Amino acid sequence: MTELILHHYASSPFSEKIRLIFGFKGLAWRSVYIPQIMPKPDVVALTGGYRKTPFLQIGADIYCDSALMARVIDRLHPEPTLYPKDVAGAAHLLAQWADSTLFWSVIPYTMQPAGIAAVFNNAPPEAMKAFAADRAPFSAGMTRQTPADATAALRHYLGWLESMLADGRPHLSGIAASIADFSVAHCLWFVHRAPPLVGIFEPFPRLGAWFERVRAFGHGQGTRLGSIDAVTLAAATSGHAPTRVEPGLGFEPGDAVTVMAIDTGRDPVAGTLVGLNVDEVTIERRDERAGTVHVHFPRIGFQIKKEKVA
Ligand SMILES: N[C@@H](CCC(=O)N[C@@H](CS)C(=O)NCC(=O)O)C(=O)O
Repeated sequence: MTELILHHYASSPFSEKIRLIFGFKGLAWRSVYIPQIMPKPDVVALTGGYRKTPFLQIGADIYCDSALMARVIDRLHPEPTLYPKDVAGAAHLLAQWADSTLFWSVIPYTMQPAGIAAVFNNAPPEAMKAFAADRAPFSAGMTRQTPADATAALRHYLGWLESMLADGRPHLSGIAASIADFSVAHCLWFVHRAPPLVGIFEPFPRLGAWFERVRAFGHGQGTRLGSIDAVTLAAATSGHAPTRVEPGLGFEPGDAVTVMAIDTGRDPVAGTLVGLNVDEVTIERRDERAGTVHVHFPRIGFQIKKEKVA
């Protein structure tokens, strides 16, 4: 069972990263729309509490975080690769920078008043209030850039990216596209959702042409699947992707653990450790509706804690 099921919503930048990767690889996939704000009962049935968007389901295996999802998609569909051999290190570093630093300038830049009106497309004030109330605990503890801080930072960052393209290369890492292109593109895509704010791109024509090239990959062929059907599909699937707990990494197979993102959306997911290496951690959990699911997280950016035995 290798059907790729993306749980996402239209306006989510990290979902756009994965949709563009599907386009780059020419893949068919199933598309499950999930709510933008809590509660998300069908999400939680599958993930055990991880509430971020997107996540990838393959049968009864659930992959959280777009960095891991990209690696899993690349493993299953290696051509064309997201990690060209000669540039893989630099591509990973640039992608990680874009998914964190660039992203957290793009969000406050785009969510200034002129951008909010465009992004929310004149949604009723109650919907905007509910969104703000949902996101406050999601990013609690983070010092958010002001629009002025974010504008200054973004101007710098766009200039850096423009200079990477100065030698005429078509993609950020060189001739071939790489994970770096998709991590940067989803950030710029979010700014494009706010037409009054796109003037910031004007001084950067190479970047503009690059963005159109990446956007032209499209989204592959997505066909809709209901979220309840996705939960039922997990419950009906027997077996999981093989995993193993490697020795020497601080945990034993069968340990009761929680796994939690360390930046935003820090909801711990509890389960039994069934896989661990320096790339990935996997826990098994049982859900009344979804059955026995394996939930996978990247090792980087997540904290694993042993549950205290009473
Ligand atoms: N590191 C995560 C970040 C995901 C993320 O922050 N997604 C945003 C939407 S693009 C989110 O989860 N927002 C809250 C929500 O959708 O509930 C990834 O790469 O997938």
